[in-house]
Amino acid sequence: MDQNTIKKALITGIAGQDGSYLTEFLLSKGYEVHGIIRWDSIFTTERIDHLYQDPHINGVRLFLHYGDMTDSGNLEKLINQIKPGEIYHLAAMSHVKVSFDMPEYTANTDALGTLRILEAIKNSGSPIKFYMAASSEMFGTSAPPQNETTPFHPRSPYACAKVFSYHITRLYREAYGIFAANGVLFNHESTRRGPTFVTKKITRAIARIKAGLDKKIYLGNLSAKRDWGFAPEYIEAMWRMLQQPLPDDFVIATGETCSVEEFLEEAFKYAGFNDWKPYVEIDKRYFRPAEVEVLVGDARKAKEKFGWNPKIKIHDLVKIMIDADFRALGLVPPGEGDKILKEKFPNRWWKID
Ligand code: F7E
Repeated sequence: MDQNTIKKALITGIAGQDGSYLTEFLLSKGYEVHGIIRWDSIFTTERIDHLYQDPHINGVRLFLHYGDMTDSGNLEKLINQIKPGEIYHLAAMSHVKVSFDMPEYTANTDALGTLRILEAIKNSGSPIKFYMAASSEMFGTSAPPQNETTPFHPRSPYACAKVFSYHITRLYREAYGIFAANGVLFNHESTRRGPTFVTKKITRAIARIKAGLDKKIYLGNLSAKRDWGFAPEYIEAMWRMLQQPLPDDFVIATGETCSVEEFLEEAFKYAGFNDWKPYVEIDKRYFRPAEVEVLVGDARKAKEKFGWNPKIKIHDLVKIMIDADFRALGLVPPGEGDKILKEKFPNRWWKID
């Protein structure tokens, strides 16, 4: 492919869980990938370090740029310089509990950040396709199962900001004809999930307890239920949305739900413990001022429109995550997770951690 025909994508939030998988996926499809990272005095690109090469080397297809969702001039300049065909907008302050502590910052990055990118796309006059990372958190207290027609009832500053982003994305599609799609993704986890999200917090703690590094794990509300899927499969859905003939919004979920307590029980059991209770304490600080109790997604539209059908459900996910956390500490993993990955994804495009 020559320089004029190569597909170019720009990813905001490239250093996050989803950004790292999406980078691997797009590189495997032949794209040139540009990513925006926030400046920090230390490197925060651990998840994409295995993909990064010195840009002076010939044929490199991954480029990183400093930027920030609060800096419209910077975003506009990057979009005009890079001229991407597709933008995947994943950057956000994505921790629901933290959004209660930093509501104004959350609104600025997560809500206005989206508007800044859409304005830059509109002003560029280029036919850029836009993917917006919406969230099942927007449904809040709406009764499950939730799909594309379910009303929103956000229960956190994070969810309120995502509702704004969802609607402004639709508005720019309708008002200016921009190819803009909302992916309403339910919780999706992986070995690269940040350690303050509950699944990773649990699997990492179990490995640490096993290795004798910790004695307990401190958690909040164990009764909340989530529809937990496997991040690499959700990344493929993002890409599919931008390859559709027309822009649209899609729910992406497994259709199965389980409580934090069930996840705990299952993870401890798989790791070889008889009972989780001696290792878990409830700490009020992890409760949220308002909680989303039950999320169960109905992703039939994505299945019908582009054949999306997740292979990994919660039982497999627990095994995949525990195996990686054991390995990270030099423990021998139970191994079923690794087997599942090899069997279910013979054409896997991502690196196993
Ligand atoms: O919490 C409960 C907590 O922080 C899940 C983000 O990616 O998915 C994620 O949001 C549940 C909640 O994820 C602890 O109260 C109990 O009910 O892992 P989480 P989340 O809030 O569902 C959506 C789709 C997003 O868009 C978000 O960006 O677990 N929980 N104890 C706890 N949660 C945490 N974090 N820590 C605990 O100790």
